[in-house]
Amino acid sequence: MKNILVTGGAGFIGSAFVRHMVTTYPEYNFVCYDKLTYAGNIDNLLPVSDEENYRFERGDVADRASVRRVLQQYAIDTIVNFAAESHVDRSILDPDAFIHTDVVGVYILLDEGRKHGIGRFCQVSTDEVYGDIDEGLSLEDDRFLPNSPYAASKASGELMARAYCVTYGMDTVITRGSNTYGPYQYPEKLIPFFTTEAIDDRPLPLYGDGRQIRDWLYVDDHARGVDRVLHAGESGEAYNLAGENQRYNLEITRRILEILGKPQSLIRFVPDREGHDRRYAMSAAKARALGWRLTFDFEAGLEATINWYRENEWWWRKIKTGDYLDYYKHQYAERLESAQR
Ligand code: NAD
Ligand code: TDX
Repeated sequence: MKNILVTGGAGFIGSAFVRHMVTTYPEYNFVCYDKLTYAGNIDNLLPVSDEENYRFERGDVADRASVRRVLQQYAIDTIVNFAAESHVDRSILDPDAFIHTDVVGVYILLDEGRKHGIGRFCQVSTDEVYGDIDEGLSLEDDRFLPNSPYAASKASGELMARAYCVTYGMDTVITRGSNTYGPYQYPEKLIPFFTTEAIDDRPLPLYGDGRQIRDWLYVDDHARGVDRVLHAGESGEAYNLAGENQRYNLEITRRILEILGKPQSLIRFVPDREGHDRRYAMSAAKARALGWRLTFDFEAGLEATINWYRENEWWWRKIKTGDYLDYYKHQYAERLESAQR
């Protein structure tokens, strides 16, 4: 491994991975390839922008000619694919971009990667491919039952990676991370959305009864998990990167308000997300066997995250304008009108 292409590296988790890898492995070269969609943000990469082993290229993973050029220009031998449309609610409003990036984009990367003769291909995936589970923990060999267009698009991307491994002998590995939180997360996802809204004393639209369960993973632990699987994962295998920290959405919302010193009366119970999965939970045993360890406790991670948003308004205030406000209105205006306290 020497020349690593990190696709989607300007997003939330991809940028944490780039920041971690560029400083941890000065002997490798990194090229971040990102389309800079609404969720991509070059500010996320400021901490490494002057590093000698880091370059940025703007481009679409589904653009074959552009992918080919970058693979050749930088003699890429490894691809780590974070690029995705990643927000479930947006996939419900319009799945199109999800098929483009999470399905076609993965195929183009695999296909151009194979023709270029790359070594390892790491596809970053999600616990959502397993769908809703009532009890117990999802294991890597469990069947896929994706429920949202987002989850189905991620499952499709994984299946294509598997096929390229079996059919063409490509060296692929897959990571399935659980709900990730931390600094630099686009403020449409639960924790940064509610944190930034609460800072401004605005209502927090909790879907349904707020009793859905997610398993929360700190972003730096997620990044280190991808590093571990990239270096030590067995070809053709998938690894759950589970936070092993299940929480109700309502519990998290209450804690955000407590930490910020804001009233619980900001909570609004709004009409539920369509097809909303009640619970995700995975076993991390297989990734642990590779030597991956969680280093962040949820309570400390949540406080650090909330403090980061408190201290970095320069980062999120400019995001919460323009198209963001159109999305907010579309997603929440009617819901909030029929809200219950
Ligand atoms: P994000 O939305 O913050 O970032 C996605 C990045 O991909 C952005 O920089 C965007 O510009 C880029 N991108 C989108 N379409 C592209 C295209 N066609 N070509 C090139 N770049 C493109 O997402 P995230 O939360 O950082 O998630 C990263 C990966 O991890 C995704 O694959 C996601 O499915 C997966 N994942 C996320 C979570 C989570 O809780 N956020 C959990 C598990 C897995
Ligand atoms: O306004 C909201 N109100 C609310 O109740 C939002 C944005 C979310 N929620 C609920 C829905 C979920 O049960 O909070 C929970 C978390 O929601 P999201 O932050 O949208 O995440 P989720 O749908 O669980 O998906 C996330 O985890 C898996 C990421 O967005 C995916 O990219 C990842 O694959």
